[in-house]
Amino acid sequence: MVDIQWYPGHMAKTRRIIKENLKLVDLVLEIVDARAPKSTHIPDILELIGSKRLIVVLNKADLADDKVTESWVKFFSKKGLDSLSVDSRRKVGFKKLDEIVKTIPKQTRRPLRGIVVGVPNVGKSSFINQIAGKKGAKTGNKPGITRGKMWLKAGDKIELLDTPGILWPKIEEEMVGLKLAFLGCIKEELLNLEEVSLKLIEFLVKKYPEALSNRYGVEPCENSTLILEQIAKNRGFIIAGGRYDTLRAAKTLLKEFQDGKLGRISLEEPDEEETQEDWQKCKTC
Ligand SMILES: Nc1nc2c(ncn2[C@@H]2O[C@H](COP(=O)(O)OP(=O)(O)OP(=O)(O)O)[C@@H](O)[C@H]2O)c(=O)[nH]1
Ligand SMILES: [Mg+2]
Repeated sequence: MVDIQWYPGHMAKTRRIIKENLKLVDLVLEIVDARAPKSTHIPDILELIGSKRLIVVLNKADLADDKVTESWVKFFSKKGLDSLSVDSRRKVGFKKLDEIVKTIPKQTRRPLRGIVVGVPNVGKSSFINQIAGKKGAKTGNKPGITRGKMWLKAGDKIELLDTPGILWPKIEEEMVGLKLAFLGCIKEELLNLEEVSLKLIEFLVKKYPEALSNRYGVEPCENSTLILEQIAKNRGFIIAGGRYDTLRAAKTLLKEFQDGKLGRISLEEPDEEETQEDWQKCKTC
């Protein structure tokens, strides 16, 4: 189905950038999407960063279900990991970062240095720009915007290194791949957008049926194809021969979901039974 099997050269290059710059930094900020903090987390992050201090930033919290995000922050705290939830568009939630950063011992008089890592499109550059108070790093609503490394000074307290998004060679768990696709972390060209949108519809019918009916005036049911056709019909997406343009409907649904137009939606909740080891284990590569 959504068989995403790829590993372009620049992904390996980014891992190299991270490894090479680790010796220069005091902390690592891993940006994840608050709507799916597990699926958008780099499975081998701890292996990659060795003994460096990790802070998990649940970004795009404005698009996730608040209660679920809160339970994620508690989950991380129980696992002994620092985390905070933020909205990097409106600079909400950043105070907690100052509190966490204050607990990190400084070795020298220079500002603290952090490296910002994460999968594509989770908001790494937007997060840094908010801290730096300027639009220093280029951002955009598709994966692959940041191409190389870039240091940004944020006041005299901290310097952050922006890095391009990384994924892993093979995404084995179908749901992980799908969530990454729903959230726009995987280049569209690599996806069958209609199949991905049908899976998103399946999820919404189960968990957030009202999001579909409110936005598209469709009756949630088990037939996802029918719902996609109804979305096309209601939006007037018709192609030659009077057939519904389901590809256009799929693209619209995915884009509107990614932009939060269907409301605040979380794709996954923490599994309380999971140990920190499970969390860190490289389940998907
Ligand atoms: N609603 C919302 N949108 C956000 C937030 N942070 C970033 N975005 C949007 O998400 C998209 C991706 O942001 P970027 O900062 O370019 O993401 P990135 O992780 O640097 O992406 P790459 O460099 O391509 O890996 C942009 O359209 C941002 O405006 C947030 O907290 N809330
Ligand atoms: Mg970027």
